[in-house]
Amino acid sequence: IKIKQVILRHLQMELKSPFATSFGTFRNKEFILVEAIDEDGVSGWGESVAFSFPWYNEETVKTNWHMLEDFLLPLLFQAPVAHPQELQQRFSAIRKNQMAKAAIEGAVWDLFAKKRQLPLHKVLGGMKSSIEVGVSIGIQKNVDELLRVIDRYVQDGYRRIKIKIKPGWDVDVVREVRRRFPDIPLMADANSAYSLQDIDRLKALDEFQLMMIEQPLAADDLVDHATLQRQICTPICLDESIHSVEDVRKAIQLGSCQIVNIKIGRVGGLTEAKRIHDLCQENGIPVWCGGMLEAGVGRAHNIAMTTLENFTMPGDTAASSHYWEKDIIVPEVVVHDGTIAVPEAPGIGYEVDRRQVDSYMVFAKTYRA
Ligand code: OSB
Ligand code: MG
Repeated sequence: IKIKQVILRHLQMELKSPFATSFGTFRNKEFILVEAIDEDGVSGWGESVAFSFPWYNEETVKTNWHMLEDFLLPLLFQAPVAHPQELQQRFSAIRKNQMAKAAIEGAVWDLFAKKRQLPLHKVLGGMKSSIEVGVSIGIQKNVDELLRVIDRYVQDGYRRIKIKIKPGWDVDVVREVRRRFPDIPLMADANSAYSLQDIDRLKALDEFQLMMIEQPLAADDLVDHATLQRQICTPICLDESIHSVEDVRKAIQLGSCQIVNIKIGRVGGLTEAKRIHDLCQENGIPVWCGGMLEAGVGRAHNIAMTTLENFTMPGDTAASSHYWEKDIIVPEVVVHDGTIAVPEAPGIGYEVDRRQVDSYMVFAKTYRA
């Protein structure tokens, strides 16, 4: 593949309803959409999952733009790409900045699959024609409201309900949810809101048969999570702490988790995501696909990745209509009975709707080889 041109677009989309986590509330989603165009005029699409604020990790929309413009695109233009897996090596002189790397790598994966006339999931080695999905529900203004929201998604057929927790919105809330929904697959995500000093509170969650607790402790920690896992029964799932296959190797060795949430952006792209999937599979660790409130392009990449065999637990890839009045892809991602039919069209399998993209665009710039 000879990439001749890359267009970076800064988009801003309004969420249908605010999404509250232990670290802050999202109302809008600002992100970079990457279009990579080859010598035949074929376009591949990628989406950066970095937010406007560095509260989930240290990357932002602006740091991603800087990394892409000043470092990653020049490296991409330096030589043709025979396979998207080469990009990891090519970008290796640049430390971290996984979300920026994943955004451009994702565009090249889409382009690569389109050139081969194959859906991305086939190129990745996926096995499924449909995937099971859950939904992530933000912190609500009170428990009654939370129960109403959960009820709606249970009625819709979502295969797993994830609620966000933080100190003061945890044990009592989960108890109420369990009282009302004794049998639903349920989990809680703390987004690093606790420390080992909260061990009694975290142990108190053991009685509610949660599928897992996601990232209870610090975003960069593996050691304390291992200590915690030895003292609670609920399986720990790591999100923020996992940036690479090396992190997963260490987490497994230490016993820091029993489940891994894979986000393509957080680990630097689909190549690393697949390596993490494979290592987890070898070690009997189930994985699932996390979410970053993605628009359609990011959502499509998540669906393709989730077809890999060891994605045995429902992920956070909810329907487009859960987030947006109008998504940027056609068709939009729809969920029937808690499942998404994996698209069979070449590449990411959905068409990017350029009119919608333009309607959300704040700024765009073209870079040429
Ligand atoms: O921790 O998984 C998370 C959203 C923003 C930042 C971090 C997280 C989340 C979610 C929502 O839980 C996932 C989604 O619906 O895309
Ligand atoms: Mg999480």
